[in-house]
Amino acid sequence: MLIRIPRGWEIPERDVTPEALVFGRRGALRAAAGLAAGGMAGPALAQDSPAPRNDRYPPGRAITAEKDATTYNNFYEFGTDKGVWRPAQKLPLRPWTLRVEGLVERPREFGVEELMRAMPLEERVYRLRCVEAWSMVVPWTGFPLAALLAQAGPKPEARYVRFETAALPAVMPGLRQSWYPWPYVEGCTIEEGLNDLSFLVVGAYGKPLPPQNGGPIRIHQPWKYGFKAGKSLVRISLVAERPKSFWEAIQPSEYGFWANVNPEVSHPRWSQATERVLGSGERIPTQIFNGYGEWVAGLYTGLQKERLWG
Ligand SMILES: Nc1nc2c(c(=O)[nH]1)N[C@H]1C(S)=C(S)[C@@H](COP(=O)(O)O)O[C@H]1N2
Ligand SMILES: [Mo]
Repeated sequence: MLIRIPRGWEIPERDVTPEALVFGRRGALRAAAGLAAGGMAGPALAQDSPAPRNDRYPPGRAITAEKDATTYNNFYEFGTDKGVWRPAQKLPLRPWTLRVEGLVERPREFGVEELMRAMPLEERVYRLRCVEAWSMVVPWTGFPLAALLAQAGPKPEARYVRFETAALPAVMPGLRQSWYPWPYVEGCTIEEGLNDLSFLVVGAYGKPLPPQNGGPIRIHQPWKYGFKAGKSLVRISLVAERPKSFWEAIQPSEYGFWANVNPEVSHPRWSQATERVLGSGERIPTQIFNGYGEWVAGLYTGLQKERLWG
């Protein structure tokens, strides 16, 4: 299979909003105000200094308006329509713990505040390409998954990373749809997880990550379709066997394990050649590996027989 590797993008500085630089006191105040308006106690932010922007992975497009990225979401635990941001406000973001376990030397439970204090927070402007053919560009705050895995110490037998997200029946009406294989599980190989692009996200637009986008902590691997980006994580396990993911369990003919973005491989029910830009509605060509091939194509050499796309 021919893999086209795009050149890294150039982005004029002016296309990147300067607004989201501070993820600290000011962000916390704004967030607390916003959450209070939504009827919830605001989470205390442990981080008092701005998270520096990492410009290594330029997004090549303008940042999506915050309002669009936070009011058009997929989060099936709260319902199947795009307006799940409303019911998602009921998700209690504190206290929140993330367990790192399985084939690791040091299994541990981390409080999310502790992670925000201890991990090297930075801001990255990443694209997200949903398998439904819409896309957005968001300034996320977070830290590389590799930094957390290094703390846990993967054992040599560990081959895959399994992500499990919260299942809280009291606040998640979607869980009553018992034909879905809850909890939402996703996974990747350990090599993919250690790639610097694999990012654990705790903030967006310089504020704590809102529940509808997967607060307080979610994974994002921008070269894969958005469904790989498990929201509101409670458990990361290192395992020997390939995890069976939520969408794969529902419809294996449509959603695979690898799910790398490829415009040339159609979804069985629609083309993946182009994508609708959230907000503007413009249609643009989709890029192989969502444009991140320069950094990830090498992960897949020798795997040409695998169903790497979609
Ligand atoms: N727990 C959970 N995580 C999830 C989903 C979900 O339904 N539940 N949907 C996925 C899909 S299909 C997409 S496209 C992205 C959307 O992320 P966003 O709402 O921040 O844009 O979240 C992913 N993570
Ligand atoms: Mo998606």
